[in-house]
Amino acid sequence: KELVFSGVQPTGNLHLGNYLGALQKFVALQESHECIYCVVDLHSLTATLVHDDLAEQTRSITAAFLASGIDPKKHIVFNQSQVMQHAELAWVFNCVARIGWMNRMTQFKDKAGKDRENASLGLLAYPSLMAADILVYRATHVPVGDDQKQHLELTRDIAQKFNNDFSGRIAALGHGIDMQVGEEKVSGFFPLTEPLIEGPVTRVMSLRDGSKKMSKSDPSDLSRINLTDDADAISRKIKKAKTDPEALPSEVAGLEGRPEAQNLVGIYSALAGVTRAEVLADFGGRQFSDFKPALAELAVEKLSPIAGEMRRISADPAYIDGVLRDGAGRAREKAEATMKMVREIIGLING
Ligand code: AQP
Repeated sequence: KELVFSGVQPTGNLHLGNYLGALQKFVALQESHECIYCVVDLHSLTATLVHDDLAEQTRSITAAFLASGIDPKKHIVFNQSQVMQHAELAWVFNCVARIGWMNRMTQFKDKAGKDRENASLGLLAYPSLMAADILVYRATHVPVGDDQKQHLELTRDIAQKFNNDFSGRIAALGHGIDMQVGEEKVSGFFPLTEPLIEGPVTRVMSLRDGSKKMSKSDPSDLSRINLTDDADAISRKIKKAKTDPEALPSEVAGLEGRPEAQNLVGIYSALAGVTRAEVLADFGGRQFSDFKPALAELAVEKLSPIAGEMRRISADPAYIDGVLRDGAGRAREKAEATMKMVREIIGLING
């Protein structure tokens, strides 16, 4: 059975990249799948251990989930630290995964910088906790931005190694599930999770530099559109967005080698729910001075209602805490069912 899981860290204001790379997909998948969406607060400790506003940030991301249209009654919305089975499985995965696998992760290399010896062990083990988040529900599909692709590949490697290392016990206990690996039908305990990365923009780039991803940690606020920005701020940032001097091409192939144009056309197409070819059919041959106001108007139309709804929901923290508590209760039941089997497979005594 297909099950969707994804998480977002409570590390700052969500931006358009998070919305198009993650939230918009989360909302769409609710129609076709059972979904579990998580605010991964334990992950955020890997960046900065001491947060003055971790609880507030966690509520703000939850409000963004709900304001975007995620239904916490039909699906599950919760924060990671309330379901300790994530941390328990992550420990098991720390013993399955190899240090070399973690050392190769580009996110670790970027975030640890030059002084790797001084990076936290948590930052190195981040992908192991991410694999546990997904596999503690034996989720089959994970909607993410393109930046998370390498971590999803590692999740598959961890699942595969666990399945291989314990294949005899998994079969003897009857805990295996059948799955398709390429041409082959195999049995294993953890599914080999598929990332869902497709769409017109899989990586939204900075508005100031088409070669860098839009990011919460970019020091320039002009580089990103925050979900909480008002109409003025959105229009100003799009007006100031870096572009080249050429007119827009009439065909998608003409975007090649023009990262800023590619980014803005991709954003337009994802927000409007049309293909990039359709955007260029309308705007091909026109200057950015024509295209930017249309993009700003569209962004305001799509994002302003979310910002308004976020403000409304955020005014009631007790309601948000109730949603998280209820979601955590339902998530815990599922996660514990997996962990009971994992403990049996490994040979730990279940309490
Ligand atoms: N620029 C982006 N384009 C598309 N998708 C993106 N995501 C993040 N940035 C982009 C996706 O958003 C989801 C949540 O990501 P996260 O909570 O792990 O946050 P992050 O990736 O740490 O976000 P930032 O803004 O990039 O933070 P910093 O600055 O700390 O690195 C994920 O699905 C991610 O792919």
